[in-house]
Amino acid sequence: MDDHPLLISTEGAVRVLTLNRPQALNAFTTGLLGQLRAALDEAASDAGVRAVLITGAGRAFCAGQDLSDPHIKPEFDEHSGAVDPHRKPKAKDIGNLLDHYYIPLALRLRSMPVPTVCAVNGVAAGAGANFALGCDLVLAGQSASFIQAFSKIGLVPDCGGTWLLTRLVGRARAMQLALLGDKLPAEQAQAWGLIARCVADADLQSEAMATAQKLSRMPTRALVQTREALDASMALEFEDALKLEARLQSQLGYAHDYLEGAAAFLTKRQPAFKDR
Ligand code: LHQ
Repeated sequence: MDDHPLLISTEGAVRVLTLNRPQALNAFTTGLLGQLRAALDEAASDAGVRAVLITGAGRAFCAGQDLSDPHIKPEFDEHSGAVDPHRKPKAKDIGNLLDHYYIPLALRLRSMPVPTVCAVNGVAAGAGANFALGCDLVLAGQSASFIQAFSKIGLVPDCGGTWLLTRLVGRARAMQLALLGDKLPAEQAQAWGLIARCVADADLQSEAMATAQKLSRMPTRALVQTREALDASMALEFEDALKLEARLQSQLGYAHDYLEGAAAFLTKRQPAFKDR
């Protein structure tokens, strides 16, 4: 029974979301997915929130879709575990689950008006891995790992995996991860550029919180537009990227935070950023 599949707390201007189904390695149910999206919506509309930190309770970050969820659980003989090859299984369109839960969640995460940090505290598999990789900065504990578990159950990477993996580690490594579905330890994930940092397990939560707190004191709008420009750049010609940078810079140049940042630098004081 999931009383509180998502824990929500706030530390200063950082909203902390903790996946909380440790008995199932925080696997996503429709209940958890719905609460996660609502919590991100709420953080997005709360002017007091200037960064979001996402982590998991227990020994895992998230094992991806809960495969026992009645919305997608396929038909098979519960006793023998066998799938009857002679019976056409009753179709459950798992694409529906993506349309209604994963796509809105991944888009919500990627369009947050504040920076997002993920503290990967243990294994991150399937959609759990790709949800983590969709955050702006990903830190992982040394014992954490990333598994593109999809191929092992006859699926393709989802929750943005195809887009994220190729961009983060290139096609050769993306293919290795996605085809073989092997566990990639956090240290190697950092060496490959899949995540920003691998830290000692004991330091993960404090390091991730310090990172989120630091981001929360920075010029939020510039950080978010940096994310947008970096993502857009992948599909742009060099000259178009230059033009996009100029357009964003032009807008930001009129905003409070640029004036504040420049004035603080020139007068040798700490800036107090406030745009969102
Ligand atoms: C789980 C799960 C799980 C339920 C561990 N579900 N119970 C797919 C389909 C449809 C639409 C949308 O998109 C997707 C996207 C996806 O995410 S597909 C990929 C789904 N995830 C997986 O295939 C990963 C399945 N899990 C594993 O391979 C292992 O559990 C990993 C490698 C993550 C961890 O292994 P261990 O550390 O050895 O733990 P464990 O396997 O013993 O799991 C502990 C418990 O958690 C166990 O329950 P039990 O009652 O026996 O203690 C597992 O059944 C449960 N659990 N993952 N996805």
